[in-house]
Amino acid sequence: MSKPFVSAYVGLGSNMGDPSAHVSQAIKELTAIDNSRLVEASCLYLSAPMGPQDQPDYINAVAHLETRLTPLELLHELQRIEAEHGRVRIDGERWGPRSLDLDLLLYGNEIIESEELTVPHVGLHERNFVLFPLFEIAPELRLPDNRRLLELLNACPLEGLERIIG
Ligand code: ROI
Repeated sequence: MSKPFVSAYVGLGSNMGDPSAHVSQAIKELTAIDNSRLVEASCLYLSAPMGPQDQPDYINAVAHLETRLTPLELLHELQRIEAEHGRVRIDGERWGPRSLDLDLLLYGNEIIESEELTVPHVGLHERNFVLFPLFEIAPELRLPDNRRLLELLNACPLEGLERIIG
């Protein structure tokens, strides 16, 4: 019998080159991941940078996949797509501009804390550019600790975030 599909949510972000094009293209590339299917992607959101302010605004979105890959297999697929968009991970670089960032936000109800991967993603709970697009496509979602997404969202200011209708 084949493995069941697990719901996974992926955060997308870009603030270099043509950020909307990077994010839209990456959403298309998510549809081509083996043993997975794209269920839905949010709108694109324009978002003020979190962290150092001397960098361009970001385009952010969230995608819902169903996958038979393990969390690490999926992570490696996401890293491959990042690399294809020219993302170079520089040792020690933190919170700088990026051509494409793909974060595995949630993988079913799993809590994973390994050297390579932390799920739920560390920033998920407080980042409006993650919570609002996630809410758009999964309003009933609960986190592995059983908290409602809506509860986190209510505690999170919308400031600096703008939905792009397109
Ligand atoms: N800020 C915004 N608005 N969007 C991001 O995707 C994003 N990604 C990052 C940091 C540098 C933390 N800031 C961000 O990695």
